[in-house]
Amino acid sequence: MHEFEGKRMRTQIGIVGAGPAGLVLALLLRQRGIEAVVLETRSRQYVEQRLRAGVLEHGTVELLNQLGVGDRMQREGLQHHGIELGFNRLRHRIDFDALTGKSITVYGQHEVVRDLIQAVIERGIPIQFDVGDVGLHGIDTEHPCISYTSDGAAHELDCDFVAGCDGFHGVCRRHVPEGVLTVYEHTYPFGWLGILAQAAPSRDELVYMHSERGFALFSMRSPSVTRLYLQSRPDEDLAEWPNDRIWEELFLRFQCRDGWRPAEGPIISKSVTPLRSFVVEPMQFGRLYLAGDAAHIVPPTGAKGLNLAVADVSVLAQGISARYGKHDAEQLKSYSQRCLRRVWNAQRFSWRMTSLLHLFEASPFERRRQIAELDHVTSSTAAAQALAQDYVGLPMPVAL
Ligand code: RFL
Ligand code: PHB
Repeated sequence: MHEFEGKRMRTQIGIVGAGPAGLVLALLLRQRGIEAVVLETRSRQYVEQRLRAGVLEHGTVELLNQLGVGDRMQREGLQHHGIELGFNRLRHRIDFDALTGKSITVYGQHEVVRDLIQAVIERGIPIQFDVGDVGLHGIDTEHPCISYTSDGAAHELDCDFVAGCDGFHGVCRRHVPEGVLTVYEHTYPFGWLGILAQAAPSRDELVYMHSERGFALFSMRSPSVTRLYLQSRPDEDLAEWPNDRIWEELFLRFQCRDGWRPAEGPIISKSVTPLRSFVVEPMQFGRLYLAGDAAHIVPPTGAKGLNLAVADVSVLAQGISARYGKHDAEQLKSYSQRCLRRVWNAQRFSWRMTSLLHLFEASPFERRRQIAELDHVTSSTAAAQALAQDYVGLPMPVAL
């Protein structure tokens, strides 16, 4: 073991990252009587305000309720029974209720994170924000350890297992020795310019719009806040996008024969996200288990990222619990394999939604084919049902 002079602590599971994956894992483990410590580099305020996802699958909602953190989501979340797909200036509804009997909930990821942090603190699970220099040691031994600094002092956390829930840019994945992980990656030639506007949503459901100027998405966060996205360059410079230009472009892309358009209001946030697909295999090395964005990224068009993160940690919590409770190590051994099946299914769907709706530098043949695909999915009940089933998501994994 390496030399260390600072403060030393011990727990069963060391969780790196307080995003949805890390926080849900901490609560699932607590429910099963397993100790964990959560370490996060950012401040509590930062993670509670970071704008990200908006769509929760039915299974994610059920899991949050079952964890006892769903009260505010039940009150303030917006239950949606379908989405609209638009092209050729017409919108077509995909009716989730009729096609799947399920719904989705629109509730901001930062609200989910706020509710999770409050529960973690109330339940006395140790969580440390603003930590620095996080490093992993001995992950291929029986005694892994996480080193970090907090308030200028060095600390070490000894644990039985490490959960790498530190997102795409985190450090955990980088601690796996070269040659162990295979990376599967696809970068799209575009990004999403996203805004949040203080404006009552002018429609009850999300609108995914294909247009000859590029893709646009209409979403929402609350009865008074609209969330909108525009397909952009991956490195789009926000300085070139004054508010007037954003609205003008949104109105052009959403232009529909019935005259509908998003309601305008003061813009309270602007950002650009490049789109990528990314998977590492396996999602585990020694006693390090990668979960959520640390192991995979999907383009946001399928609204799957947060839901996948939650599914990963439910498999992980089941495996860890079987390992301690029943001395059954088999479930934990199959962690990566069990998660990857769902991950690749989500990659397939997210890639499909992305290619269906975005403007590519395509040949005239490809463009015609894309419109035919949109026509098919909105006019064939079987095709619409397949899309609806993918969108509402698979049930959460159950213990083996
Ligand atoms: P997160 O949320 O990135 O959390 C990781 C946490 O780890 C911290 N961290 C560290 N902590 C300790 N030590 C270190 N060295 C650390 N390095 C980093 C970070 O500060 C952070 O707090 O990953 P997690 O938990 O895996 O959750 C994944 C989701 O955040 C992500 O998949 C979704 O936001 C993706 N996504 C969507 N997912 C959906 O399910 N539905 C959607 O509608 C949806 N829309 C979206 C999205 C993501 C978007 N962006 C901005 C990428 C829309 C957008 C625009
Ligand atoms: C969002 O509301 O932020 C959102 C909704 C649907 C998506 C992606 C993002 O596919």
